[in-house]
Amino acid sequence: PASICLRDYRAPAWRVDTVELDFDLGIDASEVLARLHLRRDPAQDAPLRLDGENLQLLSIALDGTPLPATAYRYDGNALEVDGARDGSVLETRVRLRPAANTALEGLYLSGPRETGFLLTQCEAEGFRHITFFPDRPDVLSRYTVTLRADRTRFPVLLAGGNPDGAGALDGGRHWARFVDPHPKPSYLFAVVAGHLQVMERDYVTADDHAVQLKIWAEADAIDRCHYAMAALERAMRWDEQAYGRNYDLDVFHVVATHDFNMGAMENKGLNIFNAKCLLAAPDSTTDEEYRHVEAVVAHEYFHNWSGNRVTCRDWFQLSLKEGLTVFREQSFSADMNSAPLKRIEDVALLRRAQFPEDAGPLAHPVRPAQYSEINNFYTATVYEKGAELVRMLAGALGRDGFRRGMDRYFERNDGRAATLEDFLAALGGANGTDLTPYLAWYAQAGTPRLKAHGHYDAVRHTYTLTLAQYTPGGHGAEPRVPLPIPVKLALFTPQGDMLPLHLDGQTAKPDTERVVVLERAEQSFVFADVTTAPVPSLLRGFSAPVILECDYTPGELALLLAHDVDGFNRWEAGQQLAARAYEDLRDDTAGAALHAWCDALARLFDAAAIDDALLADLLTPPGEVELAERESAIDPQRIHHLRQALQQRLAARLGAAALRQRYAALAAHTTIELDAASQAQRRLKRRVLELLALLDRAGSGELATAQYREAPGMTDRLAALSVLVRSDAPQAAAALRDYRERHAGNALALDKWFAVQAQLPGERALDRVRRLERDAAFTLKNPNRVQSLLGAFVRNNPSGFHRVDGAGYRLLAERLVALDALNPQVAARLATAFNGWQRLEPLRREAAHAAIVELAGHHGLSRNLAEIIGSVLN
Ligand code: BAL
Ligand code: ZN
Repeated sequence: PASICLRDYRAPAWRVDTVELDFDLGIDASEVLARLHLRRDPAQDAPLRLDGENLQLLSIALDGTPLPATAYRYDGNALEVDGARDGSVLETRVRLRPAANTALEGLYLSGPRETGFLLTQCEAEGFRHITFFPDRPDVLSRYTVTLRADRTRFPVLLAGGNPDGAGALDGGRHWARFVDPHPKPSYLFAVVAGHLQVMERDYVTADDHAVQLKIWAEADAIDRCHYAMAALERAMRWDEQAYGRNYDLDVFHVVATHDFNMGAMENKGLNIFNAKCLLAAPDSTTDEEYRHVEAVVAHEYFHNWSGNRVTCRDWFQLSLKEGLTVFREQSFSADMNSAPLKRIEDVALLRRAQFPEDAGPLAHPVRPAQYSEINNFYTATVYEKGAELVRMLAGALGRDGFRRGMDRYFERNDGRAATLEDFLAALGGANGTDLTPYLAWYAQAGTPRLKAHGHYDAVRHTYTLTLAQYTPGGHGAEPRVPLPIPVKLALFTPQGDMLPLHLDGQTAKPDTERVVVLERAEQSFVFADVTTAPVPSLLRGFSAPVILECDYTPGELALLLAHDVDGFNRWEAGQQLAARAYEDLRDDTAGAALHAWCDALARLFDAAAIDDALLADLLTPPGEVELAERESAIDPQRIHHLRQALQQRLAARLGAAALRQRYAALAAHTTIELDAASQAQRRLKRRVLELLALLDRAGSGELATAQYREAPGMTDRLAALSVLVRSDAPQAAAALRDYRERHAGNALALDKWFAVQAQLPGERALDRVRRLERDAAFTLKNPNRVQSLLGAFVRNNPSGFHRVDGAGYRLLAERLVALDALNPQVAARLATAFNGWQRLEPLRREAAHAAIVELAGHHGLSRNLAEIIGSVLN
């Protein structure tokens, strides 16, 4: 398929200043009448061309006159109309088939046809499935939307904007109108219609605007919206305080659906959420999911400014809204919860999801240069690495400077479709700083390596830190220029104290932590008055998204693990040490790192002075995916076994008796509360039980069974179930049966039942997946269910998926063909599990290659899936 290139960008030849949309809604057929008030760019003479995907055109008129068939051409993708002038009004009527729309893009049905409701998803290019329009984000229009439908079948009618009337119609029908005063791009358009219940709150913004907050869900789910409502209020307040941003409509609607391709969508005034990112209740939601709901609610709300009021000029700028909004959400979540734990979680995600993406054939810059299918670029790179880039900018400007820059960004670009250059110009301009060197970060793919080497001069009492950067080549042929890499650092004495940092020539009172910025390929920084050979703590708080290469000894890492006051770097030292311990096991070498890691953790385990949640994270070595990133010929099953052995060594060092004792102490305080201490206690309890299971399968099986039975909430129940299943305990089958019955009517809880089993380690997983595919509750039509079974299997279960006989690859390829025919977006996302096949060991590599080649040869693949498969094979 043809590529769309950033360098080919042209401003639109035709704009639509206002648009009136009239919907006649029905499950099988809906009709859309669109009236577009057109404005022509006088500098261009291109004909009027509108996007429209497979629309059934019923009528077309220009300036009130029906057009003859000779005056327009429609090829299924674009409508070309003759005779349009500046100021013309184009009117089209089309018919849509919502119930037949399994791609969940455009207007579709969620739930059964008798009781389900209608909704839309437009980002990125769904609006062209609803009506003819210049469906691109730099066309901003004022929308008036009128909905008409049968009142009994569709009692609730919603669209973005402020309500502007509603009433009865003949024949048991009714109507409702919404006017959005804020010009917006078509991707932010949304309507919803059907049977929904509402939860309401009154909210008054900091600038004294009364807003009705309304969360809509189906009757069985409305009681699970309390947490999201409270999270929404917290997010609104936070954005007022942290960024001075207020909400700007009279009503803010949020709707939950079980049928959604993404996590959620920030449509102006009418956010639509995947139920899994909105609904929450103790009996079905884990602590982690609660935090996720809070984060996603905040993320979508924050888009109202970073995305909606200031939108993107084109899809290449996607990270302008996504990276920025992820960063804003991360800051919010850090303020609401534990900041170091949030940072650990985010960096772990970056390493698990983004680093592998950036190291393989799907690597792309945060601002890609080209794409064939934009839906394939809602990636960890655009989102998570994009957020890291904003974090570096925020760090470079400092708290007040960043706020000044953001104020200017919002002021200068309000109501505009902006670019990353606009963003950097506002941030830099408001602070008298040139931030354009950071543009290189947006243009180059690949995770940079930062080499650090320290030299202590015991005579001069100087410490010279030499930093060098390089990015391994391979994927993405763009030229490599040095990137600005901010390195936050501290120096520790061998006793674990921080040294004052006298950077050569600097006269101000020295701090014990500071940031140096590597701007060239290599630079040295000389610290004076260093009285002892120090241990550097580098990239504190993960100050840049790079891979650090530093020749620490195991003892130095153990020192940082014991003493670093930066919670993130303390964890990081533990991760580095664990990875080295893993290599000790793998290479059957001396084991200094293995001993240092186990000893350091044993000391922390016995000390009372550490937060339970941080301890749980410290006791967890890097995951299998991260460990695989360090290998050249990946054998996922061997990695699994080695990681298990590593954890077993740790468990043995801690001792079964100590683990049992700690478990009992934690279990004695079991609660259902969501405060930080209770969450931390559950996190550690789970970790301790997992470690115990490696030493004492029978004993841990009994504890897990009791925990499963008596759990007051989902966090404890699912943790226990997972331990039983993963350790192959004899009690696992009964617990799984019980869970299945207990949660039969709860789709989100049932998703976890599928996911736990899909992650059964090793060869057995494939048969289990096949069996679960035959379960009455499994369907390829529901994205959450697909993710919970197939997604969990191919993405979160490397030792199960990567069978040496290639059966896992063949299963994925077969399912992708079936899934692609229903929902290309979901198929393409699942297909990214093939990323990295080139780095597998030869047998698996060959088997994966054969499965991918066969898939690529399949006729009629969607553009979405074809692009991913094509890239993966490159
Ligand atoms: N804009 C797509 C969903 C999200 O990132 O909020
Ligand atoms: Zn977003």
